[in-house]
Amino acid sequence: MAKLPILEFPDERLRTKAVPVETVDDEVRQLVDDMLETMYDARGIGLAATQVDVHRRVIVMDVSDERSSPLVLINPEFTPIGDEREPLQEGCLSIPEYYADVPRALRVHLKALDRDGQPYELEADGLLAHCIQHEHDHLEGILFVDYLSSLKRDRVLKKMQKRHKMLQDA
Ligand code: GNR
Ligand code: NI
Repeated sequence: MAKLPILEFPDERLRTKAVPVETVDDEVRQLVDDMLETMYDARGIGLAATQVDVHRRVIVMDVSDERSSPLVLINPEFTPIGDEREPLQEGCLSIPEYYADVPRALRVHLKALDRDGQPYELEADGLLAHCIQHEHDHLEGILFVDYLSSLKRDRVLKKMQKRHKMLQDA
């Protein structure tokens, strides 16, 4: 296993649209395992391959308090159940130390392949539903700050530029 570097906003590579995985082979499983290690190390509840500069439709997640329930989503597709939406405070490993309320579908139906390439389906609500939508957005090149006002997004951009300058100077 290996920890992978995470791209940070406003890196243009985060805007790449990911392509479907054709076969879940050992190479894909290696990517999944590296992404899980990276996500746990960074203390995130989800990670999309886009964030580690691999532009394939692969997501890992773990919303459990014990950090003991890894979920693997390959070629995920979701549909909202009903039209109830709910704001929830989101963060992103590609936008460290910034949090904002994002309204999303409260419940979703998910179809995906697991680490063995087996199809599965599940229904999610609350945090898991938000996380599925947040990660799916990454595969489309969308970040949660895209849903904020341009004023707020501009503030995030300045904050990130300051952070990158600081990290560079250190
Ligand atoms: O760690 C994360 N927390 C989070 C909180 C609310 C909604 C979505 C997320 S995902 C985020 C990790 C991440 O950046 N995944 O892409
Ligand atoms: Ni994210």
